[in-house]
Amino acid sequence: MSRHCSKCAAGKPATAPSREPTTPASLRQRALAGEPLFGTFLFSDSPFVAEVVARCGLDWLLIDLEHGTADSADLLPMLLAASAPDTAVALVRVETGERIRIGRALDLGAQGVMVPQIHSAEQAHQVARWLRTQPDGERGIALFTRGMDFGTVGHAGVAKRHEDLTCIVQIESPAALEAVDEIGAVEGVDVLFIGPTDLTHALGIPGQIEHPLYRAAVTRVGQAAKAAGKAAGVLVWNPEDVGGYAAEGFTFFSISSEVSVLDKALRAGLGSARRAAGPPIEAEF
Ligand code: 3PY
Ligand code: MG
Repeated sequence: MSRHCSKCAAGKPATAPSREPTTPASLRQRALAGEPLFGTFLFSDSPFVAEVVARCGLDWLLIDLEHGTADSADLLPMLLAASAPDTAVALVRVETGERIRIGRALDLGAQGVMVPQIHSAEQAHQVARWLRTQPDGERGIALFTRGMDFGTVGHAGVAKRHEDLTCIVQIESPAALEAVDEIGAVEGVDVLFIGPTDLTHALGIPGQIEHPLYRAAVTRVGQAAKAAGKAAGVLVWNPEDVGGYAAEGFTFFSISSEVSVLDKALRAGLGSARRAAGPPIEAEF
């Protein structure tokens, strides 16, 4: 079909290109679209480190209140540090899936939450409802929060703002595996995220991510996510492990944590430096 109008001067497009500003896709939209997304967990309660990590080109980062050193009181400075333009989207792993834990993290400006130890569709359903406003959820609404841009989003923008938040639930137990299809089907759950440490321990194969039991779990979570149109995610201890998960349909990856990356990089650097220095020089006295 011709893209030119006969009434217009030859060669001119019939309609001028729209000048509507295009809103970049949210992390949630990108995750649900199946885009491979990479992030890392922040274990340290350091805004300084958060800022460095946020600028590394990752799609997201996650401030870990379950196992990290940060506490709720550290969240605001951490989120501020991680909020420069074109930096990773900041998420929070809350300690538990309680209403107030989720609401506080989102009010402070987290763009989504990860909730550990979700074992049933009922739990997942409740968690998803704490993220969104009525009628899709039961989140309390306040306009003058950081998450609502201090009132500038206004009443009209609340639903859209809540809609863009990413809801990640962790699959970390045999019960969760058993219920994973139902958990994946829960409205508002966006990412089924395996915690490999908890899951391998719960399966009685601690740390054995090549074990057939664990591989079967990975396949199962990948299939459940695909069937429900959700993303499957996991924390990888080594970036090389991403391929095996990607083959099972996983797209949402944490490259370990900043502490582990630092530890590995320093050890590798130290090893290279020691080899380059050669054997000790004999003292001449
Ligand atoms: C786990 O490994 O158990 C986690 O929760 C983090 O990946
Ligand atoms: Mg865990």
